[in-house]
Amino acid sequence: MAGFSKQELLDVYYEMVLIRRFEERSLDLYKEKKIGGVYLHLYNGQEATGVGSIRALKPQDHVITAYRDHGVAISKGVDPNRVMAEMFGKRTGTSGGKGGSMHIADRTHNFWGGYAIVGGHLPLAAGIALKSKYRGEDEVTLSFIGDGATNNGYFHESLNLSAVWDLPVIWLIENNLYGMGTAVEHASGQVELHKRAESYGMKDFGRVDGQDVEAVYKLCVKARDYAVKNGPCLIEAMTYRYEGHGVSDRLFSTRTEEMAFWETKDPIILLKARILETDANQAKTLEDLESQAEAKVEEAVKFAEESPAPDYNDLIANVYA
Ligand SMILES: Cc1ncc(C[n+]2csc(CCOP(=O)(O)OP(=O)(O)O)c2C)c(N)n1
Ligand SMILES: [Mg+2]
Repeated sequence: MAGFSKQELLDVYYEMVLIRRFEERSLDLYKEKKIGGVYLHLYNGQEATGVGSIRALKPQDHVITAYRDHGVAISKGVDPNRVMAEMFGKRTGTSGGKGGSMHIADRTHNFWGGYAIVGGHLPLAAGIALKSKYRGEDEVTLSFIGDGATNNGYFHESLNLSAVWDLPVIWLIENNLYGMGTAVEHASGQVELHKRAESYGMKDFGRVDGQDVEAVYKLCVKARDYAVKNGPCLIEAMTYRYEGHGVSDRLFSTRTEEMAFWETKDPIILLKARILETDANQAKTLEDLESQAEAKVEEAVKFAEESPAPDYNDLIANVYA
């Protein structure tokens, strides 16, 4: 199948740089205590998996993920200003400032969050897909899954039920080699996580290089087409995060050799090299896109800083108990 056009390659480059800069800036803001909370889970390194897979979707399709959600939200079209404002705990944030980093959600973009309980969003993904199937709509749900989440009960129940009911879900495992500090081989008997598909009787689309945005895109186009016609399928994207599990993960910085290897597979650098290989004249365009991404992030920070905090009425709004 066809890959990205010349323009799409530039659009994808911009989006991945925007996410990387957004995350780098968020880390600084966390250290400055402008972003609160115990955790901040960054997406640096995993951009190609999020951007490539979401590009393969149609606007009416649904996306849901865990707590490593900023980049996924931005890729699904959620306004970076509102994502940043949410992390600042401001009223203009996607959840009115009440959710924070792990709970970005925006129904207007069919982006359903943002969940802190490992695997807790997987039954919700199945539920969204059940709605699409029940109403006969041309929609799929793309559910991101951490490698660590493949070992809890939600994973089993959700994947099994999706297969029993032929639900239109793409289950996309982001295998970044670790669940917090635990390596996949210490947590999973079967380390090729995509092979779990077999036990649920669902289509196994295998492993994909999660650092290659075009490879992820192409496979997910096939997966979307399959899921909408036939039911669920499973993909395992091999990727890596360039930061610790969360901001307070100190162990991570000891993995210097592994990091050096994965830095040679930086999805942004790889895409840049690819673009320049086919057209060296694009160097200036790429630089401009990088500046635009930085400006967009600064705009988001300014928006968040200048936004009002929630007041008492916001505090008691949407509370059902
Ligand atoms: C049910 C549950 N158990 C444990 C935790 C603590 N916890 C938070 S993140 C995490 C690791 C998950 O790793 P993975 O699914 O691979 O996602 P990644 O952080 O690598 O994106 C754990 C065990 C939790 N939030 N929820
Ligand atoms: Mg993981």
